[in-house]
Amino acid sequence: MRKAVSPVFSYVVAFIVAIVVLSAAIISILQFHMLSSPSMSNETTTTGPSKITLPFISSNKTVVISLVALSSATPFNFNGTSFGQMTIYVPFGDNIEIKFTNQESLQHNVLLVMNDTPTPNAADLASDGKILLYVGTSSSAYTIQGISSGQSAIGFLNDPPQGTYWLACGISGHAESGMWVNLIVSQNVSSPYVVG
Ligand SMILES: [Cu+2]
Repeated sequence: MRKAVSPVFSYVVAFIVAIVVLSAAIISILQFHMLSSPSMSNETTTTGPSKITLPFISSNKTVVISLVALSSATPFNFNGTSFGQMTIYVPFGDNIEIKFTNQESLQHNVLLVMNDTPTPNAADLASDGKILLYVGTSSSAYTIQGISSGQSAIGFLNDPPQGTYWLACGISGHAESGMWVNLIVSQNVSSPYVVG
């Protein structure tokens, strides 16, 4: 003959099981909400490209732009960036001084090109716009000649017109391989800065 289980004992066991199951469900729901809470992503407003102020010499109204072809990145970089990742903003009316250092093993130069295509598409940058400045090279040799590893060069341009430009290496194929930076001259820019 089977031993009868007390109904009170059955109710107590059922009640305890219900409490345990309910607690587990509540804990998992709370954990899910903590992990997927939108308040966490709303706090990340400081990420993304940083905006850095550029040096400005007020006595001669000159924005100083320092570019380095780093040996630690792709051979076709300026300051470790490629393919227009960096954009420089210059107020209209300011002059531009470009300081270029080559740490890379290949020869490189810097041209300021008033571009009429969004990205360099030709081996010769003169096909994609108007070259206004040659740094570390000359107007006749820029497709083949730059400065060697460890060398520096400086270029200066008075009051460039408003527009969109590249700072790009003029040696054949280097800009197409990513060696270019965007530069914008505009009356809407109040002080010089770089993003990227
Ligand atoms: Cu180059």
